[in-house]
Amino acid sequence: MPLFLDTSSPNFDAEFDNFLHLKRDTDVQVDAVVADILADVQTRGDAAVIDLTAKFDGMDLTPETLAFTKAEIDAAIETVPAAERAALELAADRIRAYHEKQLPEDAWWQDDSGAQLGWRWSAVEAAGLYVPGGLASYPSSVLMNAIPASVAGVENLVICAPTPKGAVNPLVLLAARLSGVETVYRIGGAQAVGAMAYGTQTIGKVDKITGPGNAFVAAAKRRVFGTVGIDMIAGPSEILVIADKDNNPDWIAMDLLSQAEHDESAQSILITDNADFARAVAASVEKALETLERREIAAKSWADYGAVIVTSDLDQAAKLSDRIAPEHLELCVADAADYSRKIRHAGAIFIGAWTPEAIGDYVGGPNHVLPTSRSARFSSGLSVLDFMKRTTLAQMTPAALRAIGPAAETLAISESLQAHGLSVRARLDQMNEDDNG
Ligand code: HSO
Ligand code: ZN
Repeated sequence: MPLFLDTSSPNFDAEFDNFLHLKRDTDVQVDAVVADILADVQTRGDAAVIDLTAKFDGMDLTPETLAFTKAEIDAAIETVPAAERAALELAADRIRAYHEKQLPEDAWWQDDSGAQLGWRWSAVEAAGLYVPGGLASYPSSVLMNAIPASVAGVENLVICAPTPKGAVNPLVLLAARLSGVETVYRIGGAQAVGAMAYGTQTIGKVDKITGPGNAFVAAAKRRVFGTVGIDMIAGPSEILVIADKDNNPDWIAMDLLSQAEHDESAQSILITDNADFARAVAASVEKALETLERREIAAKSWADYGAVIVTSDLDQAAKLSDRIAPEHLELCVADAADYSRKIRHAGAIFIGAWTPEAIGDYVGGPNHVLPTSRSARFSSGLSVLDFMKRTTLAQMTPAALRAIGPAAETLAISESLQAHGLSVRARLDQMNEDDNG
């Protein structure tokens, strides 16, 4: 049974507060192991990566077989059924079109002093995408990471995807191909993150590492941050649905389960202004859990972290949602587009009952790499901007320097940074000399 809360209950505030602070991330202590792995990769390069892959993935690789060959990728892609290929192509096209709209503009203008100012965007040169193996090996996530990087203009894009005992997901390789990624290394874990961050004899060093992974990968990303950029450390998935009574409870139940089935630590929350509707959805969830393929995972997530909250009205629902700052927010209410303006903190909003969250996971266009664990209060989902950086530009003229230079000199003196002040003064003096000469 999930948690049931009602805003009219006298204990609501305390109960909601407890719920907000529920900890879902299981902190596995892997940092010391990861530190050793990274140090090994840094000193021994390929040899370390090969040894660790033999140890953890049961794969005997050589420097020559670290990456899939083009022929191997071609052969794997051949095995993908036509319907899956077409679906992945549709997804890739839509994700690319959406992300192309995110490309930022450069700026360059003249201000009152006569100074030219602006900024220029450029892509990072090389990015590495981590794709987990096993259950969480999602081809859709390959598209969501690689396409923004390719749209940003990253020249060198590589993927690391472990292939334990040789197991390859052909859809991952097809997604890589559709995103324009040619180099896929069959390595995973902290050793893959280390290889991309430090470079080895065979694997080129990248500037940015993105993509989800297990506790080892997350710890490795934390450790290499600074040497390279990283996207985020994503927690378990979340969905919050705000629904009024004019919804089909079975639809909403399945939307809640669509995230619960990801992970036992995932979280699904329903907020509604109607207690009967709340009960109907909860009953539908229980019924669906009898037959769902991933019922064990979903049932545990729903029982441990699920919640149904009944509010007095939908305004209150929006306010509670903002306090939760969910990763995914579905708005199944009348005039949902209008209602969405009440929301400030959410990774992605799905507007109206015809927009199940799963559309956003695959084919909607927006990115599905989103801020979890309430971090939507201060961060955003993955975008083209994550693979770009901004260089600021300033160009003075003598007149501009004369107008604003003396203030710089004053501030330099006040900070006891004499050379700063003198670098400005030298130019101002020259100008005065030229004027008087
Ligand atoms: N909902 C997940 C992403 C995903 N769903 C991949 C299906 N495949 C996190 O946003
Ligand atoms: Zn999902």
